[in-house]
Amino acid sequence: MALDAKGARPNDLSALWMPFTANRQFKKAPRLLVAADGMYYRDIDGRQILDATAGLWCVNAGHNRPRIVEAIRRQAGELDYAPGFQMGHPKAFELASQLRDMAPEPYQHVFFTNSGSESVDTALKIAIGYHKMRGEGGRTRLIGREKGYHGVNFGGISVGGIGNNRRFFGPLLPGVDHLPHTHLIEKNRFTRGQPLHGAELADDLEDIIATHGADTIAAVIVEPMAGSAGVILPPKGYLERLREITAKHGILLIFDEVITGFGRLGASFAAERFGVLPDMITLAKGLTNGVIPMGAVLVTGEIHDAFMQGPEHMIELFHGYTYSGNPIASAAGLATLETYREEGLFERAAELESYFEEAVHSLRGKPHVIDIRNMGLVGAIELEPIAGAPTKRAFSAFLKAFEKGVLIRTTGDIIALSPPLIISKAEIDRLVDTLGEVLEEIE
Ligand code: PXG
Repeated sequence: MALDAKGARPNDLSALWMPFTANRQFKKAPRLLVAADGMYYRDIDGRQILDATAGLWCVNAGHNRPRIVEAIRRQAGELDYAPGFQMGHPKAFELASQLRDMAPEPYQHVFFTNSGSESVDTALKIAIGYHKMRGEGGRTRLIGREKGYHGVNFGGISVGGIGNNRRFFGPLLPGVDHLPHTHLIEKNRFTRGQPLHGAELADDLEDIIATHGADTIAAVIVEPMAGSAGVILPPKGYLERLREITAKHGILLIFDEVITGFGRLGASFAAERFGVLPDMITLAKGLTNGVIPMGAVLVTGEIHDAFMQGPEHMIELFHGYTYSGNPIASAAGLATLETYREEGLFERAAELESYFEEAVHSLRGKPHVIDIRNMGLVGAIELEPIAGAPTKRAFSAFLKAFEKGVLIRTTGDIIALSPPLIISKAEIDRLVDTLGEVLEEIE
């Protein structure tokens, strides 16, 4: 059993520059994980830790799933790597077909990447290229949204709207605008599911279009539910309005579903859950259950077909990665989709939603709590920041929860919960009971 694995304690932590981490603080008191199984991690001290974040929003089927482990093992010994340019291997085609079959009807083609960041930059490039192929090369502007997170590559941080992720890195892409965010805490406090207020914020898109002209705009990209910024759900009618306006002006709409894809909101994709179909969907994380890096972009037949012109011996899209459709990632993806299907995990997330909702909203009234939000198996508990020390309170909650054997995620002063979809009711209870204690104990 993987949870019995022993990890050797590294004696030097200095070489590794850790991502999105307070390196100096971490290395003084490291938190090291050495094994995982089902809903639990084991840390280097042998403690069992309840995984309330599915790793980083990616281990949707839980850890150490036999099908996935076996598929990777087998694939590594059979075909470890195959070039993806002007060559192929069967599993990448099979995985693309399965993704097409599970997606709503308009998405007919799949482009593979290795991460959410790459999926986003791929989708932005396809959007600009699409217009160019159709003789509308002037459509190059991109529109994102405040508080949006679209990974860390230059395209993604340009359309993204998280200040710290942008401000150190220069002028970024030119020709980018941002819609206002929809985090209207005063109006929508303690809403269960989609909030009532804020659909009209989509109308700002009309103003941006009026300023620049529709014929300069390639695409709008949003997370249907903003994850990293702290679980911001779309106000009722908001996504519909974005769809209506983009369609009216010939602008492509991209949903970044790196977090919301693969059952997180109780459906295969948020596009299905909200009944709004964009022109492209970016994916990663749950595609391989987080086990092997892989991302994908789903595109409509229309977008794909716009590129399929000119002489047949010519490459149609000058884009791709050494590891696009990597055999081991493809095998992991196939086994992951099989696990989701076999265990009905997306349906399970939908069934558990109301129990999870009751549980997280039971924390209303606990110290520091100023808002609670939820949908599918995502929950957020927003805390009043300590005056003059933003993020500090939520980070103490993170540390305290870890001490008590529960892994949560915090962003700003928001606690985000996104457990694997295999979580039991008893584990939901334990998670919420622990958080209740944490909130009582922190300052
Ligand atoms: N788009 C969205 C919507 C994401 O949430 C990315 C793109 C980038 O994916 P990669 O695979 O390049 O990291 C993400 C990633 C958190 C957290 O706790 C969120 C992400 C990654 C790590 C932590 O909020 N989202």
